[in-house]
Amino acid sequence: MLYPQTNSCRSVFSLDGLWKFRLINDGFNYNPGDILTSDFEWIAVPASYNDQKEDKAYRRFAGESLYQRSFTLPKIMEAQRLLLRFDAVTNSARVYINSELITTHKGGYLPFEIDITKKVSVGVEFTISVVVDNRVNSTTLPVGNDKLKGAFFGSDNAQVPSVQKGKEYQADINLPNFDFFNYAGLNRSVRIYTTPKTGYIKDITVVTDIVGRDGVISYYALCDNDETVFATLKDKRGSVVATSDNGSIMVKDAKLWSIGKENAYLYTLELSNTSDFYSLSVGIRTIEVRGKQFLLNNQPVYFKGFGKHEDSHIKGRGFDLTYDVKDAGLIHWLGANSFRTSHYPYAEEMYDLCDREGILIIDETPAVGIAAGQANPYEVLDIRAHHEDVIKDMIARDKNHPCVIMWSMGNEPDTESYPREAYEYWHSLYDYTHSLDRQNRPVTFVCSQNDYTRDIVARTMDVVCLNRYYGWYNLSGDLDAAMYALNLELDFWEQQNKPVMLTEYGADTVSGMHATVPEMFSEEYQAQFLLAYGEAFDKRDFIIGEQMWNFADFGTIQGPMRAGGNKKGLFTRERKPKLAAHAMRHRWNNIPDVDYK
Ligand code: E8X
Repeated sequence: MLYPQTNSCRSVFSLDGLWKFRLINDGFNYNPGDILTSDFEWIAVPASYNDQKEDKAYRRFAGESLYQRSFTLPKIMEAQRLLLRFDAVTNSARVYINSELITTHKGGYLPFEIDITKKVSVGVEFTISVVVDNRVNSTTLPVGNDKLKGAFFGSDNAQVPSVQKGKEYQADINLPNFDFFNYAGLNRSVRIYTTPKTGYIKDITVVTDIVGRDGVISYYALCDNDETVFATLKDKRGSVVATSDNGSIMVKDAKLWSIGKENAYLYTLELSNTSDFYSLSVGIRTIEVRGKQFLLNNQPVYFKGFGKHEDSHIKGRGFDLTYDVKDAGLIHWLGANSFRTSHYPYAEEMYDLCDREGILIIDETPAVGIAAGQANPYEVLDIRAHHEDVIKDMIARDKNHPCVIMWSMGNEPDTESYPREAYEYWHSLYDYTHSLDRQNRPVTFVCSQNDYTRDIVARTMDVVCLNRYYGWYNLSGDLDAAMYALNLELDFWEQQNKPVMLTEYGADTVSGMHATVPEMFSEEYQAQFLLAYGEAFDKRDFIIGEQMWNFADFGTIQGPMRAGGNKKGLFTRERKPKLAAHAMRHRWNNIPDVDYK
């Protein structure tokens, strides 16, 4: 799926701004065709709605809400095809133009678009209504718990007096099976963009290779008709390097795309036919997992970084390019080189920035929370088809970014309680993911701390990705015991002959809390915790990277373990460094990006 662009054949109109909004929590009988004249709030787009108002319902409520806005398109757009594109509506959407339902979309973290050429008349005002549903349950990704009778009295919770078990307190709330606030709404940009009416370029796929000192770019362009597509490749300065009309371009003495701002060389590939034009940044690079190494341009990479979140005060999960720029700068400041888009694909602009700045991305689907207590999640959750959809849509969106170097199909599923079923589920998705990516990037999922000898699927992934919390969730506060346990486990992985990376390890840390003898929640404990893990990794050649948890503190649901959110950040939510940020900066600046192991 191509990102909208303005050029000689196409144009983009932003629909971001103030929209009319209301929660549909009072049986309000809405007709999407009517512009609301009363009883609405003005709400900012893009942003989550939850923290924009003081009403507690905005944070607690589970259900539908309505966004509405009217537009008139200029008559000069008459000659073109019109597409309405939502970059992300969380968690699902029904879209109306005037009173006609024009599309529905499930899933909150990937774009969708609708051809509205025949639905609107240029020069005539029309209304777009979006009914957004924030609910998560056993059919959504991320997964939520279906509301059970008596759930609020925690029938499975030992703290509940037996006489209260099974009592009901009915209210609609979300019960996320994941540790980030269920921020909802029009979280990313809304646009109308245009293409020519016929002959438009529908899709482009690019694959690059290196042959000696030269680069080879293969491009596959899909058009509305079968006209030849011409390609022009330009270098950074805008000079033409090569042209082609046969899907293949040879680049003599190619400049490669690699890690770091100075090394992230991008060419511009301009594709055109007699009606349309599209230009794409292309980084020439190869990726391969060979033995126990992860090779970028045939050099072994050592991953330094973290899992992140799209999360900030007031905007919630709302797209904010300023945060992206700030975070990329902090990544460089730390001497880090990579992150995982835990736990959903991020806004496209961030990938574009990482292409330019040479930051590696492990791109993750929203498949988090695939666990069902005692039950078999692969039976009780109805997610398989949707999981395939999000993999397909994520690859369709992100396949051309040089910064995307691995696909993560999901985070911390239960793989130990029903090992066979887990194997069948994840391994068939692994084959499916590989089959969709012409670049054939490595594929993995991220494995929860578990009884690792029972899990039979993590060890079959291209890279084994482990989330580990020795010294935090278990062996709490005892780093010596934690290191003993971690090393026992790493002995096991050493025998699997696979590249392994740590995709989470961390300690909640209250910024400003200090201790001479490091104790949990202090800044000193976090720093020592992370450095102790680092020492263990340095002794093992098969550990190809460390992505600690998390880049910054972030919002979560309320709970006895969360004081104003998850505090495992190297930075606070406002991006102020904790002591550990300085410690990791020192460590990472002394570890080269390639050829470390
Ligand atoms: C945590 C992280 C959470 O924020 C992330 O989304 C997924 C969790 C740890 C699971 N991984 O709680 O900070 C720990 C399993 C316990 C052994």
